[in-house]
Amino acid sequence: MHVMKNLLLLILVPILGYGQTTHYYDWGFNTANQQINIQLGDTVEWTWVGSGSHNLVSTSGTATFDSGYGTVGKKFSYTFSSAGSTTYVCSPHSGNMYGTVNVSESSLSLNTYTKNNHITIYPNPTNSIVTIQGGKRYHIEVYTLHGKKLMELTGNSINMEYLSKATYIVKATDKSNNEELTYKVVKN
Ligand SMILES: [Cu+2]
Repeated sequence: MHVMKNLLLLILVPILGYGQTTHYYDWGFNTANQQINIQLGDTVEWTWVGSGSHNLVSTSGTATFDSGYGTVGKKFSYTFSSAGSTTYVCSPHSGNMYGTVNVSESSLSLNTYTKNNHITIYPNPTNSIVTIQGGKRYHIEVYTLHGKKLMELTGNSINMEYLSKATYIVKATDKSNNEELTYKVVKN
């Protein structure tokens, strides 16, 4: 059982990283009103350029970070796990070193799950495995309500045992039949 659990964790870790992007920006005396637009789950990496000693500290918004001070060549990265905006400054140079990161939810349309599917998924709520009725093989993706993709697989059943207790969106597609099913599944 322990071996199984460890194997699953090894499989889940790379899947959790799927589709995330790192955005690279400079940070120096010329960085006034930096505007960075990213998607949920993305990482921003700043590199210190030019002269002087600077930090990079969040001042308001959804994320909280503090790079500490550094000089040219220092790097600081942060992964944004909540949607919304965060402002930041260099504390001693807040008049000309400041910016905003805007984090938007992924392009997955969260409204599609309200579509009335004739094919059911069961049991729902679930504490481990859910199955899509009919025994067909689908391309299946599991998302959080924020649109972050957690799992991707082929088949008609999903083991959700290792996901936290929450509501998820399950998207099942069968391209050959032009069929797309979307469900809201509660894990408890
Ligand atoms: Cu500075």
